[in-house]
Amino acid sequence: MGVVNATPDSFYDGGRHAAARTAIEHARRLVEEGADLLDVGGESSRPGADAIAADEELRRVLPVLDGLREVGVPISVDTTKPEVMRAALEHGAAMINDITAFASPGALESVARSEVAVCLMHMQGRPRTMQADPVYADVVAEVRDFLAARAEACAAAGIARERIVLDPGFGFGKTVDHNLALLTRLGDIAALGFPVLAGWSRKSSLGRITGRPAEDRLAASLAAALLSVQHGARMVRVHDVAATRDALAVLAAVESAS
Ligand code: HH2
Repeated sequence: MGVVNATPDSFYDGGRHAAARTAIEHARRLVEEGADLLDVGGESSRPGADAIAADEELRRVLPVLDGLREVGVPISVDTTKPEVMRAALEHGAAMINDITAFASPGALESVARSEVAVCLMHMQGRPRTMQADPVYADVVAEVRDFLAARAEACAAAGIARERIVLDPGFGFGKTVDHNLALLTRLGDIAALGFPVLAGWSRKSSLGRITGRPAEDRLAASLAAALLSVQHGARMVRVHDVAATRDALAVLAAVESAS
């Protein structure tokens, strides 16, 4: 899953693709690099980010969706707002990726009657304050139980199991240790029976581990993507599609040889 941030303030690529035209060009490049799926977002969820109004998010996202109608891969839209979800469906989105796991009133109902896939992500707190002091008694059990409960809520709203993807939400209200515990026990989440998506790309935990700024975290991101897949992720959400594909190709070759 290639990341297309149509935002002025995302933590890594904020402002680079804020204009619809450059976001569309970037998205096309990611498809040429081998992305199987694109995730278009109009609101940053980086730690400390303020929420934006639905009008502004629609203004950022819809022209990008319209420009990607013929891009040849499914488009996911990264949003928490029911009105953005509904508009995204009308503009051709194949997946809604909600970092709050469809917590907003009306969110589940907005997608239930369609055929789109849904990505349910775990987050402790909200972006503005989530990294202040994340606390868990047992991070893996809490994240797994939360995701299981949200998958049940989807089923109760009429969403077929085949449409559901789960994501532990690396970096969303989690310390480095929390993220590492979730990575090494991703299998516990995969055991719920849904495909798991992992998003480590260029995140600050990789900066803490390597001492490098976001622009120098490619190698660390590739390592985290590989390890995520080895531990049970079926999809990885990344900024660097070509490099990630190469890394995953080596893993696939090693696995088929052994
Ligand atoms: N991470 C980000 C945003 N959306 N969605 C899912 N399902 N999983 C993630 O790990 C995830 C996500 C943060 O990355 P990015 O979009 O690059 O930054 P920003 O939120 O600043 O736009």
